[in-house]
Amino acid sequence: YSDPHCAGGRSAIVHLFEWTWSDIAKECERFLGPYGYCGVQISPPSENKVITNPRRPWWERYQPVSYKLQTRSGSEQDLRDMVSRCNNAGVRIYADVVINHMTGVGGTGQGTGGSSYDANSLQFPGVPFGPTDFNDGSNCHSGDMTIHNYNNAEEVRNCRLVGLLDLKAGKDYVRGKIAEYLNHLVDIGVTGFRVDAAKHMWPGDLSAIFGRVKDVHAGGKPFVYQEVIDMGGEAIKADQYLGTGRITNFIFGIKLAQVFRKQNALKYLSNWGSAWGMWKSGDSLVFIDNHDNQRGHGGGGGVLTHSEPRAYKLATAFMLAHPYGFPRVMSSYNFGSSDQGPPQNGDMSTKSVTINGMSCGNGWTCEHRWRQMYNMVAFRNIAGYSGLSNWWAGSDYQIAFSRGNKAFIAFNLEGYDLSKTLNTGLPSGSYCDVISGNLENGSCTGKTINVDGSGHASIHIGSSDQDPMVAIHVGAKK
Ligand code: ARE
Ligand code: CA
Repeated sequence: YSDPHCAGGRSAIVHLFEWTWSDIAKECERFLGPYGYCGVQISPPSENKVITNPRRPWWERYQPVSYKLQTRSGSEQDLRDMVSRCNNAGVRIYADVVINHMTGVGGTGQGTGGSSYDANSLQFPGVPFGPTDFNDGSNCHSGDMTIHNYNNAEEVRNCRLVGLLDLKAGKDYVRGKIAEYLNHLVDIGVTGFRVDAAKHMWPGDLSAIFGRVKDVHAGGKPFVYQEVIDMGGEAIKADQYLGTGRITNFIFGIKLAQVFRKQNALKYLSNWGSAWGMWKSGDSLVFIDNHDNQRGHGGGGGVLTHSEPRAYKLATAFMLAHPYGFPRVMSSYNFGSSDQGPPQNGDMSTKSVTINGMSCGNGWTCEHRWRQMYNMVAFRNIAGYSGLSNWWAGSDYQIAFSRGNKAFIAFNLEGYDLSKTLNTGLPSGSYCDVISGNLENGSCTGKTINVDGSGHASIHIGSSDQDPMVAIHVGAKK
């Protein structure tokens, strides 16, 4: 379950948070395919509760009403069209699946697909699920049925996460309905799943469910990465979930935020990986921020986001340059309040993503289209399986390293310039720095770096450069 099944040497995915299926289809064809992204994490495709107060928040999508594929991102037909167009462009689709719970307790109404629900009497006829399909006082003993004590594994898994009606995934019928939903997505051509709130499900239930899920079109088990927030010190450990795929590594973004905010020396990254209390590379899905912690939800604040672009680009470049983990790039929209949903039209439908040159309009941030990001995705693809070599630390906040003889990156976060001859490990030649520019028509639009016959190059990074790093690789050689 830990193989993302990327096409042809691709090695990073992007979360197109709240994008519509038709915009994602276009983005696969015009950008993600050509620029080498492996895949897209899409927002939950299952029918959800319509929340009007606050006005259509992003988090309504984490309150399923049924497994019908109809949301504000589009219909089942739109989803099918997107999946096939993205696959044709060499870009995989990974669905965010909310299978731990249904809506919050209380209230009745209709979901985004027109299915009715009654969250007072626990009726979800669109599946259908009824009262006996949910955990109750027989196995949740928190008093009010909600989770309070994260030191009690039973409570975390059998009680209600922020009041969300908790499915009894130990029951064969419930497992069957969830597996049917996942298989429907596999049939459509989806390649994998982000499992929302996996920490709140029993590992045994997850393995029973995934045991019923078919192989994906790309061949083999779906790619599964489970949302388990484990910063240490709680009852539930991420490594309990490794039997059914990777886990989301929340330590990664917190630690890199400290380093790139200069609260911890950059040179200590020499042993970045398990030595930092993190899981094995092949077990980790890594990211700088996610849709929760970029707006103060989901615990573990203090991460870098697009609102601190200089440090964010440095941290993302480090993530993409370093071989540790399988990386996910975040792609956001601008927001004022932490509840605010995606850019909306007057009728509450999602605004389309407009494209102006390389950037996006209508309130969409499109970090994945920033030159420093997409060029580092290409850097990672080119580096492939090459290990880390030529590690150099000139001071606390100056480092450089190579990925075999394929790629080289250097950072200078000191308050003074870096001017040094370093071993890049690359074949001799003239390379374009892909941070400050591109290779276009045989010349560099940014800095040029000349590597001599022994692999050495003179590296200059001014302390006040817009992005105090340089990166070169064999795919951008003059
Ligand atoms: C909303 C309202 C609530 C209301 C509820 C039910 O905000 O006030 O009670 O509805 O009516 C998202 C939002 C929630 C939202 C929910 C449903 O963040 O605010 O609730 O959607 O609409 C824990 C979980 C982790 C979870 C985070 C948020 O372990 O799985 O909380 N993350 C996922 C998603 C979220 C999503 C959900 C789960 C629910 O990524 O986007 O919620 O589907 C420590 C612990 C962590 C804990 C963290 C925060 O760090 O170690 O385990 O994370 O604190 O409590
Ligand atoms: Ca649960």
